[in-house]
Amino acid sequence: MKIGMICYPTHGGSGVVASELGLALAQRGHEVHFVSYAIPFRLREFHPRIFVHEVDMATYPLLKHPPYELGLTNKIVNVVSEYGLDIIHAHYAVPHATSAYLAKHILNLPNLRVVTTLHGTDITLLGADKSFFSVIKFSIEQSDGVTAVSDYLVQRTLEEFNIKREIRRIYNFIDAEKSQAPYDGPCRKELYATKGEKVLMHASNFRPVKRVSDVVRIFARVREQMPCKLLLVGEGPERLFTQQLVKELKLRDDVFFLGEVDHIEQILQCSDLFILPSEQESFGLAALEAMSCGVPVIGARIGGLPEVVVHGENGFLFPVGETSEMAEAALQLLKDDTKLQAFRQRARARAQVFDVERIMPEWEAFYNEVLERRAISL
Ligand code: GMT
Repeated sequence: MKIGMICYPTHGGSGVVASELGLALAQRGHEVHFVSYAIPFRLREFHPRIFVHEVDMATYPLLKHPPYELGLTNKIVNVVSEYGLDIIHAHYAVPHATSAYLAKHILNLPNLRVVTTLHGTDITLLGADKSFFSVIKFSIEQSDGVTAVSDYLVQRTLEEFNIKREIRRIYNFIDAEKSQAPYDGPCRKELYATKGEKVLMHASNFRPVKRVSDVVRIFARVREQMPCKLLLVGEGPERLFTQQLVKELKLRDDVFFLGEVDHIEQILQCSDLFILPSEQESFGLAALEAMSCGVPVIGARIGGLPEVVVHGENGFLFPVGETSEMAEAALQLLKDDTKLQAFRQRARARAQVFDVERIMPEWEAFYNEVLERRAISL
């Protein structure tokens, strides 16, 4: 198959999922063309059968807000014409699914299939905004195949947009073998936890929805009872505010801001506990990546996260904002090495359910189904 992947190139979850899916498809012999405004960070290394096409953006004094979606549409049209793609796979509804629809109609190629994957905030945050509602609903209804990353997100999309068509749940995946391989890189726990302290970690895009200040408050409570360190990975609008909070709570010596990291598994391998107290999480890829490295998760019982983390088995989930309960659960694990080890093992085992080898057949079957529907309508 020849597949076009339309995604954001940044460290956000949807870009990671699109990149890993593209890599796994290429590994299985398919040709994958990425279209984005920059090279997605997981695709910086050369791979035969992976091609990256950057969107050209014209600037012109009249265009106060250059229309990215039109530049994207134009690029998709060019790539499909040049390489004869079978499928355009749009990750994130806004504006990718809409640009894919438009490209298909500009090309006048009814057999070109548009697949849209919903990731979360495109539905839960943008979808709730009236200024996008009709466009998102239209783009979902007009796609030839639609997937969402959890049962929760399938249900929420059907209800919120009053959608009657099928939305297939295909879970995000990890490469368990890769994340569990013995690690011999430069990240050493001793770099941060010099006296053998436990290490807590959080990784996100530091948007308000992630509630990074809750992470710091949880850490502060744990720190009151045992020496430990906190590693914060990522960048985003809440970073400055978080730094200020760390200063106010006098935690500067115990909290490390690591910024964006390309190989998150290297940091995870140094960590004992992953904290994800988000307001909303349609899946929680960061939690799955942590579990795959044997790091249990303490988080919020919201969205699709309970489909990944099993409360009391490989982590603990509490209502959003319950930082004291989250801190108590963290202490329970960190103070009891036998329990922590058991949670670590079960986290790894749970992550296997989402292994690339299990999920990729679902993707290939879905693509084939969408292509077969084309054959039927011919
Ligand atoms: O919230 C983020 O981290 C970014 C966002 C994205 O689309 O890049 O993440 C969403 O998609 C991820 C991949 O499918 C999911 O794992 C995240 O749970 C989801 N984020 C939210 O729902 C807030």
